[in-house]
Amino acid sequence: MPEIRHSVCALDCPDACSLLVQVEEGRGTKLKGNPAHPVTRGFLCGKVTRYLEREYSPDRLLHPLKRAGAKGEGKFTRISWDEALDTIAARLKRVAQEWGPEAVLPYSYAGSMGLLNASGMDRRFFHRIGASRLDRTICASAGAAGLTQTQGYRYGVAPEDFVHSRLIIAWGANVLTTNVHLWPFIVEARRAGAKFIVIDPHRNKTAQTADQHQFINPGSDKALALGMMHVLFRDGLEDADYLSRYATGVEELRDLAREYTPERVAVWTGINPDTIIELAREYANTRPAVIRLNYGVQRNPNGGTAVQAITMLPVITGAWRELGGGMQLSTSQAFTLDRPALEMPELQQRSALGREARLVNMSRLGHALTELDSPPVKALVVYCSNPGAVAPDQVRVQAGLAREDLFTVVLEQFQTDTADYADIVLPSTTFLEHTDLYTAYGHYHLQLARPALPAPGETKSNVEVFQLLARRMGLEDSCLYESEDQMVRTLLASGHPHLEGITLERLDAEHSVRLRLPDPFLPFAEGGFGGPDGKARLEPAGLAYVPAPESRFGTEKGTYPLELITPKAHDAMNSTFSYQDELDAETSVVWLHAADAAARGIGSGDAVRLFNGRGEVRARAMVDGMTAPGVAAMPAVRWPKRSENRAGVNTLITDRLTDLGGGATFYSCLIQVERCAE
Ligand SMILES: Nc1nc2c(c(=O)[nH]1)N[C@H]1C(S)=C(S)[C@@H](COP(=O)(O)OP(=O)(O)OC[C@H]3O[C@@H](n4cnc5c(=O)[nH]c(N)nc54)[C@H](O)[C@@H]3O)O[C@H]1N2
Ligand SMILES: Nc1nc2c(c(=O)[nH]1)N[C@H]1C(S)=C(S)[C@@H](COP(=O)(O)OP(=O)(O)OC[C@H]3O[C@@H](n4cnc5c(=O)[nH]c(N)nc54)[C@H](O)[C@@H]3O)O[C@H]1N2
Ligand code: SF4
Ligand SMILES: [Mo]
Repeated sequence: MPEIRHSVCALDCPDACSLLVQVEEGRGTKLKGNPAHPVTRGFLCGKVTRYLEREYSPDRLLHPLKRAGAKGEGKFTRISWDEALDTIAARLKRVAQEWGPEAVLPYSYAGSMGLLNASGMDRRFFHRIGASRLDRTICASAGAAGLTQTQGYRYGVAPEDFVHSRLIIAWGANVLTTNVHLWPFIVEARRAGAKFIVIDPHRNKTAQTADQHQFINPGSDKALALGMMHVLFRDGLEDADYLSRYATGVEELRDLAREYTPERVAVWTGINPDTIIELAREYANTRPAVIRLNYGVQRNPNGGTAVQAITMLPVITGAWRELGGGMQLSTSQAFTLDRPALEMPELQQRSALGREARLVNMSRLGHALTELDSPPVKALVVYCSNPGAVAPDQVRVQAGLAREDLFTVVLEQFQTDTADYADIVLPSTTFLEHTDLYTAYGHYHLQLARPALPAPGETKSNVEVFQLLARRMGLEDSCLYESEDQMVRTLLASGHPHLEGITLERLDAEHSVRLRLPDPFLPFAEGGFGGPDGKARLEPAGLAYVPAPESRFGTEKGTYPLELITPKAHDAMNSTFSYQDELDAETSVVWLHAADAAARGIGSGDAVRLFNGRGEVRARAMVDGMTAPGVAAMPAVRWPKRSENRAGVNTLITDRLTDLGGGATFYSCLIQVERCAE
């Protein structure tokens, strides 16, 4: 009889699915979505349905390796864990002695969302040695800053409550691809009569199913939000009572919005003035109305304030009053775990540095590796991320990784581009093989996973690796050797009411527990925002719309007239699955508008080169109405090493940062496209 074990999908996805793993004779034979979980509801996305192929892939890294060829060449020989750990410990010590501990840079993101493995023992280890701190900005920091600026808290409408909505706007949110467990709730709402509108420069899978898809020029969402506000205030569609009780800065915002006439906004957004008026009226008059905002909106220089402005809309109309009304960008802040007690930043005081270490922005890794001094980065330790593929300014990232004097350690499951540049590669467990605790950014259920499958070969979890390294470096602090269970207990002990009654024992028994939130959860129905007296902040400082230089309305247009966005590929998880041939095909196409293609003599299927001042990328053209004129889209993220000249799409992307939150601006990029030889 097959045994069924519980797990949690650790991938960087708002859904954080509850998994059932079918195990026969110690081997996983099937993965299913847990039917008892209120958001997973018995199904998984396509990529994780097939995750056991990854689990048992012949390409899985199973042993520690040391570099045997040039950096980037990908030649390695097998070594023992002892040799690997001794080499790393000795080198980190030497770097710290010669250059100061800040010459060590950890680099990680959300390859796993597990708290212990991605932001637990690793943080303690690096804090204790005084390494540089990493500002983790590559995905969501602009949106988080914008959202927090207006709302104060990163809460949103629960996915289960979307069924009550009668107008759902997916704004820069490709729900069917990146957040598929929201979809059944949207379907249910639509059956009950809800209208579904998509605002997106790309006619993605979600847009194709919408009642209305509105193309918008990349990076112009703040202008659209201001244009909608213009109409709301002009036509008296604001909820004056809600605003007077629960918001500050209303009059200044009203003044600013007055300047954003639909005619003016139409020029930037490419949306007809009548459509803007209709959208604003429909949004105010249909109740409950919910905006599913996602991170596509904030990957441009106006991204943080775009989110800030969009977040003001449900405050202005009082949409938060009703169940199924309001907005969802993230639910993450409701998980009020004791993160400082897990990460222990105070350990920095006990390091050789003796103070808080410098902060290095991960979205500017190329700069950090090639230009940073006092001290320069001399040792890089990468885990849960593949910056050689996913980081902007790829040419400089590669140049940095290729530095002979840089010592690079990569903890990985697969031989990524980044691993190709490593001096030492350490084989990592997958989420099916280690213990971890999971929050979510698209629902309110906290989950614990225990190993469902044995760790193959000599793979180890990040928690164990950082403990082993601490031991080799002679660090004696007991917190570096704490058990996983103790770390979970520490996280749960924040004393916050949302965690009341949630214990390790209960998580072990139930696997998934809903946070203790009021039921129904109407987070801002009566204020409760983060501003003074629980008010939302509508002060418009910094909200005026100025097109980014790298946009079609900016100053850099000319030689590079097309605006490129690189949104998520349907079967991908950033670069995690990009060793697969099918995915390689899916991520090497570029969608062009028919007029742009015709003007360049390009037809569907032609080989093309995409280029700008930073470099050149090859792709295959698809000409099929998927983008507005002037906009090109290339799904991300291909492994650069599978491309011509190792030039992945991020070769084209600048390391300019967003206006708030210091985020990466992946979806703000001007290029030219030409046909080229096969
Ligand atoms: N299948 C799949 N799922 C994923 C991922 C994946 O790689 N593949 N990645 C995961 C990660 S890391 C994240 S952060 C989430 C992200 O989830 P989403 O934010 O939903 O995904 P994106 O593709 O980044 O952007 C969403 C949409 O925004 C559009 N967009 C781009 N620029 C603009 C703009 O300026 N304005 C507007 N209105 N729309 C714009 C894109 O065309 C895209 O359709 O998805 C997660 N889930
Ligand atoms: N052009 C372009 N670039 C982008 C984006 C885009 O849309 N367009 N999206 C951006 C966004 S939103 C994000 S979030 C980033 C994502 O960038 P990354 O965080 O680098 O995500 P992945 O590319 O999925 O790589 C994660 C790696 O972690 C490894 N991993 C998984 N679990 C574990 C573990 O438990 N231990 C260890 N040691 N390793 C593990 C996986 O094998 C995988 O290689 O990419 C960004 N880059
Ligand atoms: S990637 Fe997202 S949708 Fe797919 S199984 Fe994981 S959490 Fe669920
Ligand atoms: Mo992301």
